[in-house]
Amino acid sequence: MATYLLPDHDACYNPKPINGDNQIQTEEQEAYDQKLDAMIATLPKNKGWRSQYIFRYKGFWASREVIRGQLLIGDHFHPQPTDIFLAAFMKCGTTWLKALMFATVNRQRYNFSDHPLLRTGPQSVFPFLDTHIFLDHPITNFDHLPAPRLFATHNAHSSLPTSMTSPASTCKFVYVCRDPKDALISKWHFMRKLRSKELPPISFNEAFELFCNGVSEYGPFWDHVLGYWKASQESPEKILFLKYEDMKREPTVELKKLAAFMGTPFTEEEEKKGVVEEIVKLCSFENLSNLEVNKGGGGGQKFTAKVVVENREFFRKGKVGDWENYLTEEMKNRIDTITINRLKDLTQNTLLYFENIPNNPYPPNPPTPTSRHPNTAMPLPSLSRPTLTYHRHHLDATFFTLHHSSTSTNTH
Ligand code: PAP
Repeated sequence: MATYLLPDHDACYNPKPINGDNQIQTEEQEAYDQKLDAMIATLPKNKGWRSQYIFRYKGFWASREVIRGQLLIGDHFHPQPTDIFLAAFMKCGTTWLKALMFATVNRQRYNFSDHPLLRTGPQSVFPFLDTHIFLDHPITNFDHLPAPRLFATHNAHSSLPTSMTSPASTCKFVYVCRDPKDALISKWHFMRKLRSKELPPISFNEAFELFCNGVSEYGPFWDHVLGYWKASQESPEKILFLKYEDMKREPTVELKKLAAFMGTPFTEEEEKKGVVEEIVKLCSFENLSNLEVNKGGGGGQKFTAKVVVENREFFRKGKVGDWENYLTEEMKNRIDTITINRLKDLTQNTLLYFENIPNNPYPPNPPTPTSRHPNTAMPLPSLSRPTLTYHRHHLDATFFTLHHSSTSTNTH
């Protein structure tokens, strides 16, 4: 079992020692557990991917620990107006975004040659709210973190407390989504490693079936994505919606968008000095996955007091389209059909479009690009190069991301 590395830098998250002042007392934990078990006994249950069962709570499937965490977040987490949350369904890019957000927000603080990411890995640089809050001795005070505090969560938008999500809150969210076919493959690989050895393994066919039926931790995948998508449409200044595929294709464009959204836009001088490219390089799959701290044991994400996942488990292939190596034509069509049907719930004008879906009855309209992103006022890439595909993103059809045939910083 890996040692849980404590980052030695002031902007990194440093868990407080067990039995510190900032922890919920044992009696309170017992009260939580009683309340939780009584409530869970009333919930629909199904097969878990890691644990034996998951439960449908407020529309989403979750393990007992995750539901416990949601209750604790609601009761004990105090968001600050400047907080920025990184939200994603499992295996959609949290590790990558953690690195990018931390490196961007703290770029004045650290040299790229001597960066905390190089020593601790992305998992340790900021807290994963869902886990740190439900550890056996929950840590509830994050006041020692400098503003803007950064937190990650896999919880659905509607599973979070209104103190974080209501119109009155000024907290920001960065949401990253990914083609569900790749998220499924990645999740199956990850969860089968975490699955208790006392339980029979989950075959890929079984995982596929469960995923399609929405039954997987934090699922249904589509409802998760749509919750944040709709919220981003209502409050684009508060929720930035990113896609893993766009980030692979044009990381510098997406990073500039991200930096502007977080309130730390790159200056002209920084751009000239190549700071954007430095951060992209530092956080690239190739760089991070080859670091000693992410290759061997020695650091990781502490899920519970008993479960620590080593850093290396968060790096597998880092590619777009690995599903091709796993899904039959029939399986691919089944997921694509679900995606199309779920998109149908939106009007055609808010189409969340995954490329390469054959026979999509809701193809995006032809592009009518403008030069500004509505969230961040970042200029779009030049339109002079050939356009391959495009994604329609916005209600009033004014914003399109164009995909070019050649991009120098493309990493896949
Ligand atoms: P989590 O849900 O457990 O937090 P998350 O980081 O969201 O995991 O997803 C892991 C995926 O991101 C892996 O995808 P794969 O299984 O298809 O390979 C992992 O390889 C990929 N990943 C991790 N770091 C990066 C990175 N820097 N750039 C691109 N992809 C990355």
